[in-house]
Amino acid sequence: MGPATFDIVLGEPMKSRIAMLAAALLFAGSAWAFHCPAEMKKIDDALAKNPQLSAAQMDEVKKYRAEGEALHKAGKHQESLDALAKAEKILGIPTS
Ligand SMILES: [Cu+2]
Repeated sequence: MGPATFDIVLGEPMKSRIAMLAAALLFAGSAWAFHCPAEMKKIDDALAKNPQLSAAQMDEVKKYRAEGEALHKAGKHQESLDALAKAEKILGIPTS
């Protein structure tokens, strides 16, 4: 049992763990990336139904909607979702 065998015994599972972790992170990243547009669509759909909002609430919704889109494009998906959630709260959309 030389150093090469040792590497196969201990090295490979570690390598596949790292590969799995990388895949999981990548998946999580793209899951966030697809989540924001889904939330934006919910907001747009709600806005299309002429929601009963005051002018001030409407301004807030549009502000957070724009903020969410900008943050999403900047790759800041969690911040984007936070901003979009504020708009959804005003619109009375159940947040997931
Ligand atoms: Cu995003």
